[in-house]
Formats: sequence, C-alpha cells, structure tokens
Amino acid sequence: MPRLVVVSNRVAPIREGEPTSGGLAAGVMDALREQGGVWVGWSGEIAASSQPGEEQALGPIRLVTIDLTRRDYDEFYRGFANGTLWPVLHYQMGLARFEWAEFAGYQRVNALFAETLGRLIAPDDLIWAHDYHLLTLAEALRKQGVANRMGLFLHTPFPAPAVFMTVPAHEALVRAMCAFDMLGFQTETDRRAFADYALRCAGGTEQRDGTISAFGRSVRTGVYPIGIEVDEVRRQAEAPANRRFATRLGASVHERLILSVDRLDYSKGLRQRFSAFERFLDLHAAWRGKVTFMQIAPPSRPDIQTYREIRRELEGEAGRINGRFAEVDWVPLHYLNRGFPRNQLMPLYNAAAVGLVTPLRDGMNLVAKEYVAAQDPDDPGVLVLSQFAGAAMELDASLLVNPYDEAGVAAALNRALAMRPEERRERHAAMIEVLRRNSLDRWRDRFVGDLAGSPRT
Ligand code: ADQ
Repeated sequence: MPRLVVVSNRVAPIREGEPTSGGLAAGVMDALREQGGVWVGWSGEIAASSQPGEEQALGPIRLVTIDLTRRDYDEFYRGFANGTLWPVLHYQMGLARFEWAEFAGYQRVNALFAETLGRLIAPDDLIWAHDYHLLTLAEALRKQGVANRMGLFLHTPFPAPAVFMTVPAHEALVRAMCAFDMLGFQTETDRRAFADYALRCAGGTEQRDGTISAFGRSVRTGVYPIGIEVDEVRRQAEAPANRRFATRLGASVHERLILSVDRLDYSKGLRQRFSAFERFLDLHAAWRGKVTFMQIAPPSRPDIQTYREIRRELEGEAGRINGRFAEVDWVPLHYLNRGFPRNQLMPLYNAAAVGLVTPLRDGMNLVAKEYVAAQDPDDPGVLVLSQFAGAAMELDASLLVNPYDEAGVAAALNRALAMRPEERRERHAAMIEVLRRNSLDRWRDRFVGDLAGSPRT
C-alpha cells in the first residue's frame, strides 16, 4: 500500500498512550499507523503570519500543523467555510451569507495547505482530504504540478443543485472538486445531487461506474457511509467504572430517559425538537412526571453570530417549557450546555429508553449509530431518527420521523416509550447487523482501496 497523507481542517489532538476522543480520529489514525503516513491540518492557533507550525512524530505517523492569521481565520473558517458553505450544504440558505473576498480567502488558505503538502509528499503518496473546508485543495495542488492520486470525502450532505447554486461561487467550487480523482459522499442522495449539478449545470457526462466528466476532467464518485466501532462503544457503555456515572444520573432523572446529544448547531434541529417535546407533554399527559428529556449540547463555533442566536433561543425555550410543566419533584427538560467524555457519554446512551436524533439535515450523524451500539441487546432502547440524517438510509429499523412535524415526533416518542420488548429487540438486532457490516474500518478501507485503485490522472 502506498503511504497515506490525510488533510483535514484540524488535526485531532492526540497524544501517544491516551485514548482518542472520537471514532473518526481513531479510524484515520489506525489507517496511518498501518500504512505509515502524514496528517496535515490547521493547528487551531492564530499567528502573525500563516506558516507551518509544529511537527510531531507519533511512531510511523507525522503530524504537521499550519498556523493561520486572523485574516485567514475570518475569511476562510468563520467566513466562507462556516458562514456560507455549512448552512447551504445543510439546506439552510436563509442563514448563509456570501462575500467574494471571503471566497478568495478560502482559496488562499486551500493554496497554503497545498504548498505545505507540496513540500511533504512523495510521488506515490495517496492524498486523502476531508470535508467542506478543502473543496479547492486538489485544484491548488494541480496548479503546482502535483500529479498524485487525490480523494475528498465530504462529511456533510451535498444539496440539490438549485440549493447549491445559491452560493455565487458554485461553478468555481464544482470545477475545483473535479480536480480530485475521487469524491466520496455519505449517501447516494448526496452523490446524485453532485452528479445532477455536473450533468445539468456544467454540461458533464456520467458513466455507469459513477465516473463524472466535467470541466475537462474525470472524477470518480462513490458512496461511503461512515461507520462506527461497535465493540469500542459497547465496551465503553458496559464498563463498570463508567456505569457508575450513569447510575448516579439515573437517580436524578425520573423513570424513563429520552436523550439527545449534539453539537449546538442549527442543522441539528434542537429548536424543533424542544417544541416536539412540548407537544408530546401536551398530547400525552400520562407521561408527565414519568419521563425526562435530557439534551446535551456543548456550544460550537461561538464566534459566529447565528450560533450565538440559536444558543440564546434554546436557553429561553428550555426555561419556558420547564416553567410551564415542572412540578416540585419533576423537571421535564434537562439542558446541559457542555460536552462529556466518551466514557461518560456511552453509558448514558445505554441508560436512555429513547435516543432522540432529529437533525434537519445531517451528512451521517454518528450519535444515532453510537446510541444503537451502546444498547443492551436483551433490553434495548428505541432510536427515533430524522429521515433527513444520512444514517436514516441504513438505520431504517429505527422510528423514522420528519423533524419539522412536531405532532409526528410527539407520536413517535409515545410509541417508542410504549414499545414492547420483542419489537425493541427485533429493531435493535436489525440495526446492529447493519452497523457491524459497515464498520468504521470498512469505510476507511473501501475509500483508501478505491483511491489507490483509481486511474491516475
Ligand atoms: P458532527 O456534525 O460533529 O460531524 P456527529 O456525527 O453527530 O456530528 O458527531 C460526531 C461525534 O461527536 C460523535 O462521535 C459524538 O459522540 C460526538 N459528540 C457529539 N456531541 C457531543 C457532546 N455533546 N459531547 C461529547 N461528544 C459529542 C460531521 C457531520 C456528520 C457526520 C460526521 C462524521 O456533520 O453528519 O456524521 O461528521 O462523518
């Protein structure tokens, strides 16, 4: 196998000998460890000038970080990546803004990543770029004359062409994406949307094997739904030391727990979810006093206006709902504005009767998969899942809901809480089988294998 060079916005903060923070970082690290390789990304530091930052060696792996300037950060990260692309990729055009100067900053930072890579790579290295921050990376590398195989995996959705075209730079973006040799998407819906754009808006053609020709280049496209490590989640969920935390929590909530865990982001549908829970308490009053809804949502991207707004709004809503329904001995909604380490989160999943995962749009949603993996197969909880999460394609044995339909979500909660054990076990077994078949290792091996086998351009 050729050496792997991974590029992502951030390099996971990983120290030797310590457990990694999440599945994805672990999966990528395993691949690098097996094949040897380099991981390149932003250091998270703002410096006086953009420059290569620290380099760290972790056995056969080199971690190379880049510092950004304040201007890079504002235009690339806060501006075009998270102020324009993130909302549009999640069908939230109303929340997007656009400035050509920020798009230029995005291209400049992609070119900076490309320069750093150019100094590191050997001719046979495979370059694997991650996510919406790096859509123009391959184009920048090609301009330097780099001919290596390059693949991009998009962790977010790719929206329908009419939505994507609301970004004024849409054509430049898709042209740049075609400079990769391979594009991986989470679902066929996302891949199809990209192909539709290339065919209908760029006069491209598509072959049976998913190869798309447009803008004078050919790029292979494929579907690689990201998975999780089922056994790692089970181990964390069941470890006696970890369970003590969940037991402590169990004493503080009422009989049944409905659990949601998200980064605080408007794409996750938290406001609609709070309303659906309120509707549930209205329509199914018998559950009052018996069910607690816990929403764990640490703030993310706090220096972006839309994120500050959603945070304020949710705090108000949580207070209002609790004010309306709480009793002296029962608080219906627990809203926790902080993250938890995985060894506390997994037993919490395990303790919850219902996992409520209702993003308005999501590339995949690993929380849905982790919730299923953390359940006791003999007495599993029920997953209530948005039909607009990529995970819904695989986890169709969950209770699928439309997150915009408050009454529908309320009915699904009632059904989940009342579900008989045999049905819960059946649904859980069907989902576990899917998760085992499409593990994180398989996702990575399929992507890297296909990239290694893709025709060289
Ligand atoms: P995210 O939008 O970050 O990821 P998600 O897939 O749900 O969303 O979560 C990623 C990880 O973060 C999970 O392992 C989860 O356990 C952890 N996590 C989430 N909230 C947490 C919290 N409150 N405390 C502690 N840990 C928490 C993007 C895309 C997704 C896609 C992933 C992977 O937006 O659609 O599934 O990448 O491709």
